[in-house]
Amino acid sequence: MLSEFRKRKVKGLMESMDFDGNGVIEKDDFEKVFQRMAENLQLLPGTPEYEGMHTFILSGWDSTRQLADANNDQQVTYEEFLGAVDTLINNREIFE
Ligand SMILES: [Ca+2]
Ligand SMILES: [Ca+2]
Repeated sequence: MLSEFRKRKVKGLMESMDFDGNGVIEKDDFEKVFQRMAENLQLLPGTPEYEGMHTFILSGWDSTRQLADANNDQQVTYEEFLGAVDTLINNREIFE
């Protein structure tokens, strides 16, 4: 089990990924992060840079979903996120 300290860290991490603040991480959050990034970098839709960045950001969502979306409803809740981190840390301890 994760310590309270780690749980707080995980909550902070999750909140930073939950771009629209609706309490779950979903594809939309990654899309919004991408939109913000594309604006900041002045990437134009249709350019290789824009498409490349989009693919890159969405692959982040794919990894997160595969790792953490236990019930496969395309939303990662805090509990699911916590479970995924717990699993990762436990796995790491097995391999070390
Ligand atoms: Ca969200
Ligand atoms: Ca879920």
